[in-house]
Amino acid sequence: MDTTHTPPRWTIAQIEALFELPFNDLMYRAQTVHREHFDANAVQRSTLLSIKTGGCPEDCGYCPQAARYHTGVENEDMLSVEKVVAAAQCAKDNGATRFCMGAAWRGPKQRDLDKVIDMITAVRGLGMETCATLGMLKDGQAEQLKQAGLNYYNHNLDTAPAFYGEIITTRTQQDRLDTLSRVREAGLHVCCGGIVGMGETRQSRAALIAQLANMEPYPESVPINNLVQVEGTPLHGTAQLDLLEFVRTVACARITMPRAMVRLSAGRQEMPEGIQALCFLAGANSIFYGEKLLTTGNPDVEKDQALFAKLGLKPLQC
Ligand code: SAM
Ligand code: DTB
Ligand code: SF4
Repeated sequence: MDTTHTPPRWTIAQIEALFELPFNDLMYRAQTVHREHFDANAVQRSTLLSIKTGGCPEDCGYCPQAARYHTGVENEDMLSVEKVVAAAQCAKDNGATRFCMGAAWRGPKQRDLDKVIDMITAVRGLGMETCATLGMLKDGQAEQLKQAGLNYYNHNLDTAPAFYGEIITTRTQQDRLDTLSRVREAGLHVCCGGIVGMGETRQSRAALIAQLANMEPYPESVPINNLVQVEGTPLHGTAQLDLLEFVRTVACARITMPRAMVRLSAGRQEMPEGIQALCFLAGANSIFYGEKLLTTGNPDVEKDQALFAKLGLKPLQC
């Protein structure tokens, strides 16, 4: 993928104007952009695995893995390389092309990173693409991951700058941008998106999309998560986002980041198939695939295979 182009700059007002379009017009624009750059009937599948669950010191208000919230998620040891490879093989057998390893850390210590590097090497050995989401990276850590053969690093902006402080206080958005720069400079592909349905305004959703679209270059992969509300987290009980507004968010991501893989991410289990179909029409061309995200549920493989068959979707090999 060409990552050297300079994306057009999008103002928040321009993206708000996209959000305001009549739904059919927005879908038409998103689908038109999508067809200019991708096969409209192909969707890439990534499988997630939590390689280190729970006990996280951060205070992200949405997250069941933060030690300070009582969500029933226990602080577990890091998985063995053997367990990770077995899960990756299973994901590959089911048709996933990318394997994403997530850890509930503020950031990895060197001994953690050494073990993750063994996992990356082993999963690459299966012929899969790899992604890792390990929290903030210090100087030199992204280079080590690149050296090990990692393809993507996921680190989300999560929400608009103006709303960010309502959700997380233990790290700033600038911390996140610094990690993203390290990832980019190390030559890794950037996977960066956010969460909606956290009580933010439409303007905040537009501001998040603007921030992503104005990165130079914008991320190769953009996960759009709908908040999965977990009991015990501060955001449990937030008013649910109208799912058509979620579809609009996907469409705005597609229009403003035409070459990115836009991933319909967390929250899919709670979405009727019709809404998922609208997300694909709006330009989503990637999903998390497999019955679990990190700690919460995702549709069963059989259900997704049936949905693909029903919609005439084929797997995308990238
Ligand atoms: N600890 C690392 C970090 O925060 O960078 C990596 C794992 S963290 C769980 C990865 C991302 O998952 C978060 O940035 C957030 O966007 C998403 N996420 C976590 N909990 C979620 C939830 N309940 N609903 C939707 N997305 C969620
Ligand atoms: C992303 O944007 N969404 C994924 C992945 N990147 C790591 C994580 C979703 C987590 C949902 C809550 C859970 O399962 O714990
Ligand atoms: Fe920790 Fe990541 Fe969850 Fe935040 S999102 S509490 S950093 S695991």
